[in-house]
Amino acid sequence: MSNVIIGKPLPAIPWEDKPKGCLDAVWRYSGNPILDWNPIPRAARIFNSAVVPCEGKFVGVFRADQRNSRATLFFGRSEDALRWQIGPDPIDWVDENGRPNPTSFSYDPRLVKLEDAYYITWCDDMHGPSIGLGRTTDFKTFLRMPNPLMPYNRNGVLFPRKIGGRYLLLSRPSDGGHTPFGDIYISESPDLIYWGRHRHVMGSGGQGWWQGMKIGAGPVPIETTAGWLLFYHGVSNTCNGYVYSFGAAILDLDDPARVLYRTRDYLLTPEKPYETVGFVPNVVFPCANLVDAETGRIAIYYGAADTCTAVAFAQVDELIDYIKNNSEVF
Ligand code: BMA
Repeated sequence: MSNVIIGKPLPAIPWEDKPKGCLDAVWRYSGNPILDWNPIPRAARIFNSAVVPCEGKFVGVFRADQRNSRATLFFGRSEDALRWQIGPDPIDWVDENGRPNPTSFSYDPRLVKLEDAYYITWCDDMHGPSIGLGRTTDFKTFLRMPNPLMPYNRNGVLFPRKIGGRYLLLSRPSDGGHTPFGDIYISESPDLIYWGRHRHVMGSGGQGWWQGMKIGAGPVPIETTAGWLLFYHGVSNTCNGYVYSFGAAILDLDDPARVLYRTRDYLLTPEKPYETVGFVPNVVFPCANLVDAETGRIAIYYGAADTCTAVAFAQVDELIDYIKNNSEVF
């Protein structure tokens, strides 16, 4: 293999070989969706959710829309990262003094192990949508930290390690509604509290209409010998509303504001019934990936139609070759 993942072996991640005859660099799990309508008593739909390995098993922070349609975050555990025990109640955030620090809505979490703690970023309510940041070491106490960026903003994604001595955060400045624009930016911090040196990373547009209206970072970037592999969603506007697909980019290892390659065509677009029919039709929205550095296997977790949680697979070497050979940087 010429392009490899820099990281630990994790042979227990979900995996299925590519179906015979499939020409795509990303393929779906045959057992999709792994979470369907009304998966737990308090949630009508669980989607756009984040998972990580933890002590030989898996844990996750899940976007669960309750029956009042309000988005909240729930914690869950799994032995195999496919069958999840979630809930029963939303995560209770506290402040530095252990006092309740609730938020009125929370959605689209990402979850990353960074040094000695797990950090959650999500779309938080800061008098309108902005990036939330939380920390836990035991998945029992969840500290809600100061919001890293001003409203309005969504799709906050932390890198899994410091680069050049700084923590790095991708985000997508937006409006307070169903934003009809959006590019990916990067911000730096010495301490996860004070953020600055904001820079543009990549914009919507190009040849691919699937990413013509807006784009947003997806899962936590994967460190590879070719650069940071970042799945991102791209949105096109149609006469029937927005359509969410996803592609991937490769960012420079030492300066991830530099885009080396990005997909001209989508890697996955809504095709299956659970992606095209649901609460919001025609959405695939990746928020997490699990990787095995030994085999180069990647399991991508994505929300489908704002209703279900689904999984897709890719093999890092093949995927990076595909991205390099079908790239467009603009
Ligand atoms: C975005 C976010 C996502 C959602 C998508 C499609 O603005 O709200 O949570 O999946 O719209 O509805």
